[in-house]
Amino acid sequence: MGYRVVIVGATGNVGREMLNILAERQFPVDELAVLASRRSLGTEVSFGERTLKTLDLDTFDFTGWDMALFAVGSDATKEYAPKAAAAGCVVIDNSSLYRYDPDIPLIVPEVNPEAVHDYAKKNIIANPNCSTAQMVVALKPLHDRAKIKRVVVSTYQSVSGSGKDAIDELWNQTKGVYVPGQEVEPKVYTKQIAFNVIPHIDVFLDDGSTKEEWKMVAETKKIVDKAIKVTATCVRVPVFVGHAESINIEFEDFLDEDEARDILRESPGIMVIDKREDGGYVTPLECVGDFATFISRIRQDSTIDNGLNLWCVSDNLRKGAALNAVQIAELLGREVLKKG
Ligand code: 11C
Repeated sequence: MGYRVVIVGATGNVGREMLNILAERQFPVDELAVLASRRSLGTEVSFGERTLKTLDLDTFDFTGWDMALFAVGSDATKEYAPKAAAAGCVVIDNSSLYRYDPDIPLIVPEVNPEAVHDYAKKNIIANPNCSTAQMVVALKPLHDRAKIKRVVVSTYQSVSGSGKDAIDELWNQTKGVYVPGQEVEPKVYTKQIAFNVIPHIDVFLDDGSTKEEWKMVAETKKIVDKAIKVTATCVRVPVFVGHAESINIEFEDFLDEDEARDILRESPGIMVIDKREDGGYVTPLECVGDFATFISRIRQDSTIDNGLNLWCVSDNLRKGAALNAVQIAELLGREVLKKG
């Protein structure tokens, strides 16, 4: 016996990845409904060998469905997630709408799986921001060993984090640089992204940081430990898929780089590729389509007593979104619904 599963936003980048990952991981699906907004209605999507027609989100009745994986923006989530939750269908939401609600668990299954039992307060579970998800997978096992005091992170985030239009913008702008008359003005981004980097993701806040940077701070505290201080600089780079992060960590206790490497090697969801030689590290191109969070360049930070540096790369559409949502669905099935 399996689950009756709904994908909301099935035609988007993340919705399609959710379908791929459910099929790849052989999630026990009894019945699957793929929903889209009126604009994309009738669009077909693939699920394993099958082709499914999208149904109308506006008129869908969530009664009798076990779980709904939402991959739509905050506005649509606000309208439809409460309806699904009220109908008894557990919502696993990829938007930022509910992440900071104290009554809604924010889960990365490798880090805080126990939080799944809090789902029933609102029948909703939140999925973190992509740049947070991969970072906390790396931080948690190190925190358990040596207690993290402070994290300084700089991100190198791919354009797929901003959706399909951003992927097109990078592609067309890159071509346009070489073809006179076909130059493409920035629309999704504030400046040209092709052959450039932009230190601005999401809106600016009063303190001069951006919302993306704030999310990394608030979400790390909620998922790992509220005592950890985080400061972030989030940067968009001309890469299609895969976010990279340079992470500097200060611990309470000393942690040797070799021990850190061994701990990370043994930790769930992590692949350590850390040879101190040309090419002995992972870049975004190599992480695409993979489930793992890759860690490279693990080394002592000799400028402080208990410091380490590392490089962290993951597929932002997978661990940063669809994979984490499916892992939450697996966790919910295993620990709570127990049907599969
Ligand atoms: C980006 N991290 O790369 C964003 C995308 O809060 O779920 C995901 C935004 C979010 O632009």
